[in-house]
Amino acid sequence: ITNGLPDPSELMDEILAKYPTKIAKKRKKGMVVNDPSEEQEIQANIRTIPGIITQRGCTYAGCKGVVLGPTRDIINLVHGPIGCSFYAWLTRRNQTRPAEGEDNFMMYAFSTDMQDENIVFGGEAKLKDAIREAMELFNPKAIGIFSTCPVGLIGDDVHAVAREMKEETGINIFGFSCEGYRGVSQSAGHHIANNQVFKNVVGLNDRDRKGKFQINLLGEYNIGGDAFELERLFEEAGIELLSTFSGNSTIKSMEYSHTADLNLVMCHRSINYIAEMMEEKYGIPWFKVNFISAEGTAKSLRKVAEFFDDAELTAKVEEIVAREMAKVEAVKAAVKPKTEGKLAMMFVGGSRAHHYQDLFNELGVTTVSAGYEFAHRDDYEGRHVIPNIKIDADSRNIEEITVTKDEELFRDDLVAKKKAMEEKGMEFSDYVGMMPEMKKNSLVIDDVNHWETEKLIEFYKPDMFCAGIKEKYVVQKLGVPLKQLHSYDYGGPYAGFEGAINFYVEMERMLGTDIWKMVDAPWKSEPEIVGSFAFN
Ligand code: CFN
Ligand code: HCA
Repeated sequence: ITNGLPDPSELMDEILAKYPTKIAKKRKKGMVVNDPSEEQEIQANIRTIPGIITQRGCTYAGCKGVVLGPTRDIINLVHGPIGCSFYAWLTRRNQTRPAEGEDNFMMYAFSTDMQDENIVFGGEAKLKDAIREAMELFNPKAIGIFSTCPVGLIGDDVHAVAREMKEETGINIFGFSCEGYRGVSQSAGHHIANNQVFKNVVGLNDRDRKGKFQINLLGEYNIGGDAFELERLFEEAGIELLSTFSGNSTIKSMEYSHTADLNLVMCHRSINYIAEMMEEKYGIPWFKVNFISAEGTAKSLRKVAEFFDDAELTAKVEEIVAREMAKVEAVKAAVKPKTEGKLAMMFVGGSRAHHYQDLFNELGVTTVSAGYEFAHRDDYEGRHVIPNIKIDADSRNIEEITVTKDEELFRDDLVAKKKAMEEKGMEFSDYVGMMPEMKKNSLVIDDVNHWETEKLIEFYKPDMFCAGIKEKYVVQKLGVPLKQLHSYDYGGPYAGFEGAINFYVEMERMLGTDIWKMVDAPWKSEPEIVGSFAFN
């Protein structure tokens, strides 16, 4: 590794050789031997090959579980068979802290419990009854209806039901056509959720200014308490956090989120649509931040201070950074001898496989291979820039610039934008994305599957594999510890300064033991498992 990463081209060929020609051709486009000095392209956000064991989830998961799931005072009612609710019931570990007496429905699983009969004769009447029952039992401020696959197949109109019931109950009710099959992954669900939240919630209520600096935090879902740590930092800095989309959030806070001066975007993949719509409709500028890693947190806080251009805020941020970094550095120095030089791989979602590389870098751990489950090309190739915007807090006089960044936006546009900005004397900074920041020869793979995972482990012999629950035990049986970067394996928070410290200590434990190498995969000696029924 000190001489650079090994060229994985042969590994790639070996992986692809196993596939039928057509499939191999398709998979090859989703693999890149990284070279940050080149402008490389990767294929992403396309349909998974049927039959391949993918890590991906569905559109319903991205809409109901991811974007709306962490908001505590809305009833998220799933219209569908009970399994879709059951398997999404608190598994994401998004936390919340209701104030005394405030609604919190997050521990419930609300479902219409669709049966065969509803599939045959339609489920709209049952959905209406479920809404009436929810009103009677919980008296919520809002209800979201989430469609699962059968709803789209039989043609129940959740939007018509929502309109009718909104009228009947007098509360805010809106539907999501987020049937699982609607997109190629969770990503379509994010988009659907963003559109409906923007249309039905954002801007419903105004609120008088309470702070000098008002922001929203987008794409932070409070997994393992991440948002609590960030709230602590904003509060101390004197930055008023109006709403988070959607960790530790309320529907009410989203209603006045349009009164913010600035949107910070943490997970760009899941929420960039709201950031852009708010910018277009309300003129709220936004930029990407990364609060995963201590350095990233310091940089992000400084970026906010720079944006507001206020001496007092800048001084406060510097004071916080200095104090927190001293604590971080002490733990890092103690941990690093056990972690330095180790190798990691991460295949997660649509942003963490990138963000967590910064945290590993702080421990001297190199990411040899990484990829997203469902991110788009811009998340890999890094087409978005953090614009150097200045805002006048009273007049909202924004000194221009955004770059639209979606999968349609290609590099040429970016290059043109860069030129235009530079001509105006503006800084084109932070060319962020996974690939430009990874080492030469690291192997970037989109929508990695089980076969590829096994080959990668064989080739790289990593010290740490980061993924989710479906991958965890297979990888560990191969003798490699797996850290879940979705649920944090019951740990966390890992965001912010305190989060970085938690992660360092966790990595010291996981990387500092040889126990994993002693694991012998059971299928090596017993390739076939013979089962028998426990009852007669
Ligand atoms: S919390 Fe986020 S950070 S929202 Fe997204 S892309 Fe998922 S649920 Mo799992 S952990 Fe993961 Fe990201 Fe954004 Fe989480 S990396 S897959 S849809 N994700
Ligand atoms: C989802 C949610 C998930 C799954 C995590 C995992 C999460 O995609 O529906 O596979 O371990 O973070 O809870 O991404």
